[in-house]
Amino acid sequence: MVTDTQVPSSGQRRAVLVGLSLPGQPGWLVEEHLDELDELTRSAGVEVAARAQQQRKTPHAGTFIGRGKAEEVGQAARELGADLAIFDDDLSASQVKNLEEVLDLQVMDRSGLILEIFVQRARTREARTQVELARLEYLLPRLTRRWTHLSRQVGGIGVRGGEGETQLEADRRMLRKRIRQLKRDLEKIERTRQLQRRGRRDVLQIALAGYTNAGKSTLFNQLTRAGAPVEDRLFATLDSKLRRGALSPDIVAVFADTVGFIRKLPHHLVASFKSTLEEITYADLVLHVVDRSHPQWQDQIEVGEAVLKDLGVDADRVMTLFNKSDVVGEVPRRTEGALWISARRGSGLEEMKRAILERLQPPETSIDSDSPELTTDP
Ligand SMILES: Nc1nc2c(ncn2[C@@H]2O[C@H](COP(=O)(O)OP(=O)(O)OP(=O)(O)O)[C@@H](O)[C@H]2O)c(=O)[nH]1
Ligand SMILES: [Mg+2]
Repeated sequence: MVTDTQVPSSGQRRAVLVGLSLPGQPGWLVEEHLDELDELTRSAGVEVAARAQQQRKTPHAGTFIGRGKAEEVGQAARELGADLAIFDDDLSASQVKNLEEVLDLQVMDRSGLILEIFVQRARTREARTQVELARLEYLLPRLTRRWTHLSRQVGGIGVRGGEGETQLEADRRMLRKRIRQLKRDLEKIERTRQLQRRGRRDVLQIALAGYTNAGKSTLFNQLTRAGAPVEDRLFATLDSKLRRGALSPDIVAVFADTVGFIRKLPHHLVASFKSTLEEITYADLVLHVVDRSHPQWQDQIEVGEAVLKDLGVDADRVMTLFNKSDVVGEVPRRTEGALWISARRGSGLEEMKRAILERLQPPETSIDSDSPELTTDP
């Protein structure tokens, strides 16, 4: 729910979504990306009033889209009662400033929107600290007088409009101070996590990773009977949860449910979620959960693989799971290095556990220990 006092009394914010089609980025692809931006926007509790798309050779340096197009979007937005324009690509601080003037609306980019969602969702102290740090670092170069936020969970920092540069400067100073404090807090949290991880050294560590909404928490619940919240919306999980589950009657592992990935994950977020994401980095095996029923599943796999690579996870430590087999009408089986499962129905999970055990404890290879060692004759 949006609780910002600066929100009109009806309480419901409305946005226009804007995408840019550049050479090599055809209109249909931009449209698909706008579908995801649409989902993100609704996940943030904001209504979508309309979409706009422009084709250009390069982004406009000053206003990202052309000035004429911007004026057109601004007018349409106001007619539709929208008070916010959300761009699917990252905007520079000056582009935001210029666009806010031309559009006469609050302007946000994709990263800013994702950060807003994270702010709304963060629950544990660790997640709140990580999110607040990411958000303030993102915000610092972008503060404008028109800046307002969708929710009020950021450490009591309110940036008031219309009070001139001096106020902005004071706000910036306050942000810098808060950022330093948050970094110190995070270091402490990270040390605790490292200690806890050391304590679990002797148990198998299996991390569930993958695109947001792929079904990680659903699978986690099946494996551990944990009752982690499952929702059909983006970024339901922000905190990595750890819980024991059995792989066989006598082999237990610690499973980690983790925050989902998304195309163009803001780098501030990745940086401040470092300690959470390390559950993936240090796992013995990573289960890469893919929503195989999603029209863009192939892109989502690529995003997942790229993030895993950034986290330093080699492909040989990853097992790919094609989830939601029930929607696609598939039976549990292996295909192209992946395993089909349905986390919701619980099908394919026994096969999956067997495959995990095979991977982690390869059957004794039958090398005859009595055979003479190979020697090279002098
Ligand atoms: N049909 C079907 N739906 C599934 C399956 N697994 C998960 N879902 C649904 O997919 C949605 C997302 O599931 P989650 O488990 O919350 O996904 P997640 O990967 O944890 O998502 P985030 O925490 O947002 O990153 C929910 O509506 C689930 O019920 C499945 O095997 N089949
Ligand atoms: Mg989840």
